[in-house]
Amino acid sequence: MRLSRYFLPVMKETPSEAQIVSHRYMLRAGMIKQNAAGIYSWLPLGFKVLRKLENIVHEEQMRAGHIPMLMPTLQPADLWRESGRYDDYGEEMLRVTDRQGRDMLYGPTNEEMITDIFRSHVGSYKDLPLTLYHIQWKFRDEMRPRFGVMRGREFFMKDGYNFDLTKEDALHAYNRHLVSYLRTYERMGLQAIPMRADSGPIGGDDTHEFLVLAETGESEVFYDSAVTDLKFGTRTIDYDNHAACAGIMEEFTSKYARTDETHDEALFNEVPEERRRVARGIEVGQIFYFGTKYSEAMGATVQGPDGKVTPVHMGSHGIGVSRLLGAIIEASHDDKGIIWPEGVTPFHCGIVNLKQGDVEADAACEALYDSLTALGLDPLYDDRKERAGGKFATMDLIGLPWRITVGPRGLKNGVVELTSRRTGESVEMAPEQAVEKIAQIYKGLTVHGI
Ligand code: P5A
Repeated sequence: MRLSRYFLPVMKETPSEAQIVSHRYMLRAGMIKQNAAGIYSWLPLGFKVLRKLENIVHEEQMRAGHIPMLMPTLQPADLWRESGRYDDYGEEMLRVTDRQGRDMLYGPTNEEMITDIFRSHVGSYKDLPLTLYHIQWKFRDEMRPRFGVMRGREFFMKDGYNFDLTKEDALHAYNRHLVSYLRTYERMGLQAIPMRADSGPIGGDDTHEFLVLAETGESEVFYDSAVTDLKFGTRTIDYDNHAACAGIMEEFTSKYARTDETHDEALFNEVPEERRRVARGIEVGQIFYFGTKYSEAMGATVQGPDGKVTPVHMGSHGIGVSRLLGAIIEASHDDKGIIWPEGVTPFHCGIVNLKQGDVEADAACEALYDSLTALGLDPLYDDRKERAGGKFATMDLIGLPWRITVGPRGLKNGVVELTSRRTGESVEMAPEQAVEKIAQIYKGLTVHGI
């Protein structure tokens, strides 16, 4: 993309309404625009990152054997009357009436709708196990929408639902989700720690939240610092293997890590004092096993191998896709702007032309742009007639991890400069070498977005 033809409405001033750094940078980098409290338009740069995160979530869900689909945002109230949640959900549910006078709602989650789909089409254990998911907009009329996309009213969520014959199979689905989530967050450059939590209006006994540690997080968390040493890393796993998934679950959840809702001071005190941590975290996902709560209320049953008809065991599993943008920025920024991890960056690198209009500099930039694009990479070329300082400030603010700087002086010696946004380190090299280096960095990482 050439910046002169893009829509990147960056702001110099710090917007006064933004209290936390991710919200400030998302506004300043022209990623989002607030349309109403907790409701945002995703401007091109924000949309690009949102799509990348969505793609990573899809890849990891499908890798785990979960099946993508799409349900609507508007739901009939009657489904929620069947589960009893229409009244229970309270003020957070946005209720609307259509022209026929029928009660509808903007879905805050989809347990009822997916259970209805399941009961319409599945009747035998032979169709199990089954996990369906979608990535769709949700609406929760939060009392205090704040911090930009972190606590929105309209937000983008991946929500998956497992259907199993037995509790044991459903607990395997729970473990499988935990493993797939660990992989997902690590690919986004994040450490998200599973913590025992409270199930709230979704229900059930078994639930873990995934928390990214950050001072600006809304949840208070208590944990054994040893959990921060755990990494899923590059290991491979057979998602059908119950013992393997249970092993990972055990590894990542046996140390003390809880949110304030389930915190137990006595248990916490058993952690060696030097490893006890009290901090804050951003909840970027949650998994639930709730047994037959919805299947029983809504008649979602299957015939087992013994001919007996029983309600299916279910769980639901969510990732806050739009919230993740905020969480990633909270975890990765400096005083100049965002620093995107390579796995989610909106453009793979920036190209800064120090002297737009100089025949050689323009030609070198065009050549770099073409070579990178031909390799399937997505550079952002700042081809505007602007001062170098302004161009650098924009690149630093929007946070592309790599920048190639091209100027007449360097070109005389046959070199351009490759700069890391994270370390600020610059190295001079031939343009072809810079292309080679960028291609190397993104090898195996490139997720195609918009
Ligand atoms: C699990 C999937 C559920 O709704 N039903 C379907 C279950 N869980 S949850 O924990 O309530 O939400 C899942 C994730 O969505 C994000 N989230 C939000 N993001 C932005 N703004 C909000 N107001 C908001 N509310 C929830 C969180 O990341 C949460 O973990």
